[in-house]
Amino acid sequence: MNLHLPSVYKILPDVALALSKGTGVVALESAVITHGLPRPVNRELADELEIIIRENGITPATMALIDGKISVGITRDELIALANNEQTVKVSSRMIGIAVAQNLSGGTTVAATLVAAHTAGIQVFATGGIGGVHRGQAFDISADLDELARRPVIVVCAGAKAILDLPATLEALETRGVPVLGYQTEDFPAFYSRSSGLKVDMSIDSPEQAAQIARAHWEAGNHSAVLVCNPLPEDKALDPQKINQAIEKAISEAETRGISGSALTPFLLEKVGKISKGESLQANLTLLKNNARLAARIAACMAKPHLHTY
Ligand code: PSU
Ligand code: MN
Repeated sequence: MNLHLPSVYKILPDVALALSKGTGVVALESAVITHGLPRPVNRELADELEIIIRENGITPATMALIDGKISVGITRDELIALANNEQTVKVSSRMIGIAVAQNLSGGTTVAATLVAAHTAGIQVFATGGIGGVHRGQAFDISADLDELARRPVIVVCAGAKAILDLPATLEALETRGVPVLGYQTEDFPAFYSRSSGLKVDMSIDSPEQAAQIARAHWEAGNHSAVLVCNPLPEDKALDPQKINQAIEKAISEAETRGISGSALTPFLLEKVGKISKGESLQANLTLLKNNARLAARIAACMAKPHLHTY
């Protein structure tokens, strides 16, 4: 474990303690706070995710860029300031150095969060949905996929965001050597709905199984992430047909307006929210909390506090 982090990093004392004692840490991304959710639910949600993780006996580490420091865990004041700030940058892996050099604050995407989590020695990370290959824009491939290929971290998600080309995204994960596990499901979830019609590599029944598979994956010599897909519960999932109509509308509007690059995902999420009259937002919040809970349970299985009994 590398607790002597490079000077571009800053780590919260309780996160450093949990890492050195091996009691379990879950990393959280912050692009969802700065660019994925509307204010003020973004801050409420960010708070709730940390509370859920703590309730499960695990230390949360919300990752973010704060005044040019890559922050492994942020204070409540920093979290509030980040959530309220409308001028933050969306920090993907390629943007980390640029943000540091300019003393910027911003939300880290799955890609950037993976870089920081791996460097800090955090093995479990919860997010909503990973980025992937955009529909109709086969060249717009999220950097999330390439970081998943080289960061040995368990990533708990509700699949890839439904605004994406899911078959192409699943293929890209296969190419990059990322095992895709389904938590109590055989199906690759479609974020807002429980199934994309595509299959995962294996269905698992328990958090222990996720931990066991990840350990074997890394002990074998792999360096890639392990994706744990956690579908929304039946009663909270949205009707795939209905939500797909909203997504298609949003995509065609993005095309008309010429929206692309890193602005595309936030634009689509917001549009789908408006078209679905908030239904997609509710589902998004529920799945984020659901994933934080499962990630904490997996982190408990990865924790090795017995090494530190006195
Ligand atoms: N999942 C959500 N909301 C989000 C995102 C994921 O529920 O806002 C963010 C994540 O941070 C993810 C990013 O890494 O969108 C992907 O953006 P892009 O497609 O530009 O790589
Ligand atoms: Mn992109």
